[in-house]
Formats: sequence, structure tokens, C-alpha cells
Amino acid sequence: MKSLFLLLILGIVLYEAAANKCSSTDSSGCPTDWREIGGRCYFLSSEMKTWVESRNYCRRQGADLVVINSIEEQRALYRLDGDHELLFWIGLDGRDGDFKWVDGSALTRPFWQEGQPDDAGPNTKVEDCVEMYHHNPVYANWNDAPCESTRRWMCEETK
Ligand SMILES: [Ca+2]
Ligand SMILES: [Ca+2]
Repeated sequence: MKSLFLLLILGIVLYEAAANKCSSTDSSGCPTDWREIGGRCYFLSSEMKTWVESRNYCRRQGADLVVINSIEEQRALYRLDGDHELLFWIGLDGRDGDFKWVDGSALTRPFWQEGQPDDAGPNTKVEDCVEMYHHNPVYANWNDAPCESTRRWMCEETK
């Protein structure tokens, strides 16, 4: 009888543990106003800032501008909320020469828009910072733009 009682207690404890585990690993595992995509936390701004100001914002949150590591991540971030006109900075810049990710990694799988990067535009300014423009096809939508232009931006957790 006593062992049956202990078994019942053990069952309750295990059930509670499982319930707690579920509630802490769902989408609420990301900070408020961030969103979980493919198991990682991202923040899409509604404001617009220059590339450097955007990066500073992300870093203040303990994150950085998004680093797109794979074709899956590129696809997952495309046209969020069905927004075909979405346009945001990503964590790629070429101010020191070659385009590099903010985490220091080399650019191995780019998704440039056709004809980009062209380091040029109607404004004839140097274009060293990279935006993702969702009007374009899913695997061809990056453009180099002047770093001082203001855009929305996407942060990604760095852990
Ligand atoms: Ca990433
Ligand atoms: Ca360009």
C-alpha cells in the first residue's frame, strides 16, 4: 500500500516536471517582442535606423544583426508575416573590403539579388551594407546599399 502511494507521488512529480519543461521551451523562450523561428530568437524592428545604429541596437540586447548561415534560415526569414515589401538590414557589410558577417565568418552562401552587389545606385554613394528586400525572389534578394540609409533591421540571438 505504502509503495503504491510513493508510486503515485512519483507519477505526480514526473508529470509536473514534464509540464514545466514544455512551458519553458515553447516560443516564450524568446524575450518579449522577439520571435522564435527554427528554434532561434529573432527581433524585427518596426523603427528604421542606419546599419551601424541598427547593429548597436542588437548588441545592446546581447544579440547582433542576423547572420544567415543556411538556405533554411534564408527561407525561414523570407516575407515574414506575408509581407512582400519587407526590407531590413542584415549583419553583412563590406566596409573593410570583402563582405563579412558580423560574427567574423566569411560569406560562403550569398543570396544576392540579380545584378547585385553593384556598389552603386541612383545616388552614386558607396554601398557597403546589405539589406534583404523581400519583393525579390526568396533566394535572390540581397542588395548592397549605403550604410547611412535607414532601414528596419533584424537581430538574431548570438548564443
Ligand atoms: Ca543565423
Ligand atoms: Ca546595390
